[in-house]
Amino acid sequence: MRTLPGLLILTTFIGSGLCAVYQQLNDLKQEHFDFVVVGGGAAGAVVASRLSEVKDFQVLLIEAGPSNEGVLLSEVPFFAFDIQNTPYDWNFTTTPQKFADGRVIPYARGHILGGSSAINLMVYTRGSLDDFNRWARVTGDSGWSWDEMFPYFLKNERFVQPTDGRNITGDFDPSIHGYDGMTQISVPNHLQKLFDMRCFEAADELRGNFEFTLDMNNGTLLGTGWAQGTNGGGSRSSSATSYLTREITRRKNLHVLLNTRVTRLRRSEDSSSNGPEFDSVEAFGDGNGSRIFQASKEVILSAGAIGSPHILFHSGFGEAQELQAAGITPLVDLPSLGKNLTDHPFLLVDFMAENTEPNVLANSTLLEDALEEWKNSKTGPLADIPTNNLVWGRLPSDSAFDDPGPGPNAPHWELILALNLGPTPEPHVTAAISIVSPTSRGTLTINSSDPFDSPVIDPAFFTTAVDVEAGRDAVRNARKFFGAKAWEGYVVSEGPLSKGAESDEELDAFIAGNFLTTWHSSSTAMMSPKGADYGVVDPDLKVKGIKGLRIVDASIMPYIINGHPLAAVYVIAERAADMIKQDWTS
Ligand SMILES: Cc1cc2nc3c(=O)[nH]c(=O)nc-3n(C[C@H](O)[C@H](O)[C@H](O)COP(=O)(O)OP(=O)(O)OC[C@H]3O[C@@H](n4cnc5c(N)ncnc54)[C@H](O)[C@@H]3O)c2cc1C
Ligand SMILES: *[C@@H]1O[C@H](CO)[C@@H](O)[C@H](O)[C@H]1NC(C)=O
Ligand SMILES: *[C@@H]1O[C@H](CO)[C@@H](O)[C@H](O)[C@H]1NC(C)=O
Ligand SMILES: *[C@@H]1O[C@H](CO)[C@@H](O)[C@H](O)[C@H]1NC(C)=O
Ligand SMILES: *[C@@H]1O[C@H](CO)[C@@H](O)[C@H](O)[C@H]1NC(C)=O
Ligand SMILES: *[C@@H]1O[C@H](CO)[C@@H](O)[C@H](O)[C@H]1NC(C)=O
Ligand SMILES: *[C@@H]1O[C@H](CO)[C@@H](O)[C@H](O)[C@H]1NC(C)=O
Ligand SMILES: CC(=O)N[C@H]1CO[C@H](CO)[C@@H](O)[C@@H]1O
Repeated sequence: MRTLPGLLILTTFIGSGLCAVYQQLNDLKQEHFDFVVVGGGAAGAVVASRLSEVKDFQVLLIEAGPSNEGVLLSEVPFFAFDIQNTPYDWNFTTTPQKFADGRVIPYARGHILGGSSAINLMVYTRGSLDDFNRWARVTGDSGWSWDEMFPYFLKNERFVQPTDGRNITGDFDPSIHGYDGMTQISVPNHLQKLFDMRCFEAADELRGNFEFTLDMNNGTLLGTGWAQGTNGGGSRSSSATSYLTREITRRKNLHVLLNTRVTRLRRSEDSSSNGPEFDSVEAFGDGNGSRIFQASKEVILSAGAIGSPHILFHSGFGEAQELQAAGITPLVDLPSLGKNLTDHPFLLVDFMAENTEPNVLANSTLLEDALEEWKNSKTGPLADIPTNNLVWGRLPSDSAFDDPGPGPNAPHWELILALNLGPTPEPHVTAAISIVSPTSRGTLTINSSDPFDSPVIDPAFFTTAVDVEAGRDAVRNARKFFGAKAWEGYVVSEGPLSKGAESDEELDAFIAGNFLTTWHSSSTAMMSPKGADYGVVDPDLKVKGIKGLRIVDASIMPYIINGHPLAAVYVIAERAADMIKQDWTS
């Protein structure tokens, strides 16, 4: 993948005048709160922001990473790929992946206020109605259904016009969007005219899987359409920029502690109290100091699908034998913790092209001009997320496999269409494939008793036959798409990495040698019905059998969303905040 030339400074300015935002552990004097929220990522920022709307609640939000303010790599949408392997990324890697013959895959996670919403690719998809209706079915709680969750999409969303000022009638369905929520959503800010136009011509020509869809966020996630992004006014809209604005962090009852890592939860010393069973949070600053913070009402874990189970393992939650093997004393028997890790594998398929738009990231003169334009007016190529057009398709209806997804409105694979995204020499176009209906299940575990050691991340990509078949089907459909007449005089040939891979075996070798992750980890602390003997949290997101502890983040998804998951994380967090408020204000 491309890298930025070295001319960029990481930060434009260091935030100042922040009221209840503490840069270092010892800046915060207070030790007792009503709620302690662990992890200031997508979900954690929502929960802390919403809970602090209740003036009586004292809320502490603890984030391991630094502030998002002035971080240019996070603000500029087109730099989304370039923020990985910086101080804003946890820099994880997977275990050697079996299908990839032992290859290890880099595994980015946001380490910054806003979490992964501050470093992700910003593609906004709600998923399909079938995803949410399956959640309702398998948890026995109709509150998770599409219809009941729909108001939360609107509550989260502030749909805004793109910054190029064009008329976007016909590019989205205005009737299904929210206009006065928190997270800004927009269709592309900058068109790649030659490329975008051909994408839709190819869709019209090919139909079937590629049929144009007016708005892929209407509950049916199928066909070809304009990408919508979590960006507005030409800048990234993360959970930090939207839910933790200066106005919000000025609230006297909200305390945001940065650069502080939570290592463990500790059991309450007073078992007869009405407070949480695990009421203390052990936190380490950037130096070597540690502190204990206490919650009198609830501790809410929002450290993400990797971070939340990691903290729980080190606190003695999990399967006893696994904990003992890592040198940890088991306290709470929770065998499902860390099981069922699910993610979407990612695969770049390149096609050599001619007459493409110039690539700003490959030419430092163009980049400087584009950055100047972005700074002046938030327009131009840098105002855009890395893709303008997406295709969502399904395995053929006569496939030998049962539907791996939640139902007919959900896709099995995605083609993220972009210029010069892949590894081959320029100019080229790329279909970045994501297998969005994975049936492979991995694990998150630990192999040490030191909470500062990385957890062991095994997404077990492509370990089921249907996932591999979906991979082959997606590559064949990428070829079909870029083989359309619409691309004559533009796409020249398939890129050298995949060219000539025709048989199943040849395709499998290409996939195995090249797949990466879409960074959508989920389901490591899955919801299950109340009383079930598997799962980690109940449908109200309370950890089974434990008083005063909830998990609110991507780890609770009983099944991964067959689409990009951030919107789902936002609505999970919005609903969770309502449930918590209800429990403590009625
Ligand atoms: C590179 C990348 C690209 C992506 N692209 C997209 C996309 O285009 N569209 C989309 O919908 N989704 C995308 N995603 C996924 C999406 O961003 C995540 O699903 C979502 O952010 C998960 O939200 P979360 O709250 O569960 O976790 P996160 O947003 O990751 O937040 C977890 C937070 O907890 C903090 N934390 C972790 N451990 C600790 C600890 N011990 N102490 C204190 N704090 C801690 C982290 O630093 C982080 O801020 C992408 C993700 C990545 C990484
Ligand atoms: C991730 O790696 C980069 C590059 O090596 C490094 O600068 C950064 O500090 C690392 N991130 C963290 C959170 O340690
Ligand atoms: C945008 O285009 C639509 C249909 O083409 C038209 O009805 C509408 O008036 C236009 N809006 C503006 C602001 O020009
Ligand atoms: C969404 O829109 C498409 C047309 O673009 C339509 O076929 C589909 O039925 C709609 N889905 C829902 C759930 O309304
Ligand atoms: C994993 O998820 C499945 C449902 O997809 C469930 O039946 C199973 O019990 C889960 N495994 C564990 C260990 O919780
Ligand atoms: C970079 O772009 C500028 C402006 O379009 C052009 O003059 C120059 O030749 C390009 N440089 C390279 C190396 O392509
Ligand atoms: C533990 O896991 C980490 C992360 O996967 C790995 O780097 C390390 O080598 C493992 N250590 C042992 C002792 O297995
Ligand atoms: C960075 C930091 O806080 N370092 C401290 C670690 O602990 C020693 C001894 O207590 C202090 O002297 C350091 O300042």
